[in-house]
Amino acid sequence: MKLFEMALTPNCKRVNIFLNELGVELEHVHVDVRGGENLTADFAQKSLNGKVPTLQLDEHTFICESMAICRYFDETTPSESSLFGDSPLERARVEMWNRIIEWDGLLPAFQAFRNISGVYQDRENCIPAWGEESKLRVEKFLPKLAQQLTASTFIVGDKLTVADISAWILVLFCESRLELPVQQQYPTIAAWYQLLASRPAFA
Ligand SMILES: N[C@@H](CCC(=O)N[C@@H](CS)C(=O)NCC(=O)O)C(=O)O
Repeated sequence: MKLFEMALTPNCKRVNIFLNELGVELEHVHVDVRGGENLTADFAQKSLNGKVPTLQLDEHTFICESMAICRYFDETTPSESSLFGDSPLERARVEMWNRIIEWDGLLPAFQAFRNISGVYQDRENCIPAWGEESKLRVEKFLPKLAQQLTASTFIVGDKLTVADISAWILVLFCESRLELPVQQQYPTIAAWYQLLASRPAFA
């Protein structure tokens, strides 16, 4: 089993934190995404979306998409509690929050970075105005996250779930790539962020 990744990219970090929380160890294969290694015909054979992370299970079986990879390990790793939730209601809440964080937070944040910085201009048309608009959309989403963390220690109830991992990556990305001082602006997010940062899996 191998994980094709570029460890510093946000989706790879998201999967690696998930694997750390479960205590899963596997072989990691570096893919030079910035250099375009993921755009080669060889990588296209492995990864349906042509991106990292991509998991290889055996010679012919590959899984891409971060959440698909996390779900695979959630179901195959014995654990007392699932990071996707333990009851029908909890699973629905985790799914709801995780999707909202992905669609209203991570996606616009990535679009903002890609279009403003032009980091992938070798493979897509970068439109700076779309990047600025996407950044505004992330800024509009953050109060919703802050509000939720006023009501509970974690995003869903009183234990860590995959929704926390996705949101933690969002905050890290906003601060490191979009120059948005999220923790300074939102004390409830800062307290939760530091609580997660103290877990070994997030180190
Ligand atoms: N929806 C995918 C997105 C994966 C993704 O965008 N990966 C980035 C790194 S974080 C990548 O491979 N980018 C290279 C490219 O777009 O060419 C997931 O959740 O895994």
